[in-house]
Amino acid sequence: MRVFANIACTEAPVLQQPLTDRPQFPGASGEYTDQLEFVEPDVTAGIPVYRVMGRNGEILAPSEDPQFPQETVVDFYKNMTLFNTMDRILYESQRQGRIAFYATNFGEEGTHVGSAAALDPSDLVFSQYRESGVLLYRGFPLDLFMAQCYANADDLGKGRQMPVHYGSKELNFVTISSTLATQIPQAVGAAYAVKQANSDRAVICYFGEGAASEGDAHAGLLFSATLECPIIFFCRNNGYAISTPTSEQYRGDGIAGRGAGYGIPSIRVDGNDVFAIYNVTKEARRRAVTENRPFLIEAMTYRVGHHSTSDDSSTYRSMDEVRQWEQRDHPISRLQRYLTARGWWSEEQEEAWRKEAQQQVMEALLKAEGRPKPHPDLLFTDAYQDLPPNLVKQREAMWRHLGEYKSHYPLDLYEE
Ligand SMILES: Cc1ncc(C[n+]2csc(CCOP(=O)(O)OP(=O)(O)O)c2C)c(N)n1
Ligand SMILES: [Mg+2]
Repeated sequence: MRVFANIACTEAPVLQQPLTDRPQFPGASGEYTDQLEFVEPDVTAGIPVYRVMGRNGEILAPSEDPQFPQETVVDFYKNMTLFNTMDRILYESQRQGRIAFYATNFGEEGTHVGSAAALDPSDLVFSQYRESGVLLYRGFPLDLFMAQCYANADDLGKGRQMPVHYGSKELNFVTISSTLATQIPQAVGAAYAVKQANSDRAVICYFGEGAASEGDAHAGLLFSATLECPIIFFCRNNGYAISTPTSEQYRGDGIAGRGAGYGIPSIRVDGNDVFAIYNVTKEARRRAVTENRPFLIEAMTYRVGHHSTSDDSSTYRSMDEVRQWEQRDHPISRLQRYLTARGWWSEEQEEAWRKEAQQQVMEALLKAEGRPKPHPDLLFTDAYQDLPPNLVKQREAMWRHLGEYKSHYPLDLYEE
């Protein structure tokens, strides 16, 4: 009762602004209307797909041609094909039981190389598990890719992660988490820190369109806009989240269609066009840093491989569909056509390079296979400065177990 009485006695607030016939509510702009109309989601439907190159590698709009010299384009091509070769060999190696797991990037090489090339090496990368081409472009050696997948003693993660969960402090590439969208709010926090430090750096955060359905994606996008962070959200829309096609994932206009709702400038781009990817990432980076704002890029592409070695995609999509993308619109063949049309790449160069790439990957793989596994005690390091008593007990139990059942463990393969 007293509460009600207090409210009744409070004076009505005085409006500071003169009353006009415009809505004065905090939190929205716009006019009054007497039209009872719901805003339909198709207001942002049909966001166009920006591209520079046609399917045959021809430049469609000369004004958009980044006009790279021959050596830069050849370098893009070599990165994309070396990456594709590494994928093929590591995939086979998993099939032969030599590593535990693998996820290929077939068909998405252009999104990795084009975006990585547009960044500054000091920019911080947060990625999902299907963007290792970015790390390769940044100079992560094949030996370290192999060390991670083989969980050997050279692995920077000390063999504690499943394959493809790379990370490199030196190359500003934050270690990958399996849990979808974990990296999105983390990346926004990092971008906020970068802004506070006034350091001319940007953060890029990669994720799949499937991960964009996670709550963390919403939280990250919203916070980046309200905190005005220099971050590029790079969504690879490859048509599937494991077996769920995009037609079952959302009802709006893809992921770019969500940007306006968050107040984030957004663009959709042809992910099989490495030049288009380069241009949009370069511009998003420039504006993110100068304007302290987030930008959202939705790169349209197609996951040519299975989701991972734990998946058989023939159970939920036709092989014809896959073949079409592989043969008719692939980022590698598109760039190859561009190069050959200019006389910058010949069949002989192709053959020699394919051989060399294969050899580089195989050498790294065999070297990794020959290295010992990390010392078992490393399981317990790096999380705590002083090991808590429960983990001390677990470590003792591990050694007791290994002592008792040593014939079942290849302990001679582990570092002493
Ligand atoms: C929180 C969480 N839920 C589910 C999974 C299982 N999972 C792993 S990958 C994946 C699909 C992700 O699809 P997308 O983000 O589109 O990436 P893509 O694999 O297509 O590159 C799912 C559901 C997970 N890792 N984490
Ligand atoms: Mg996907």
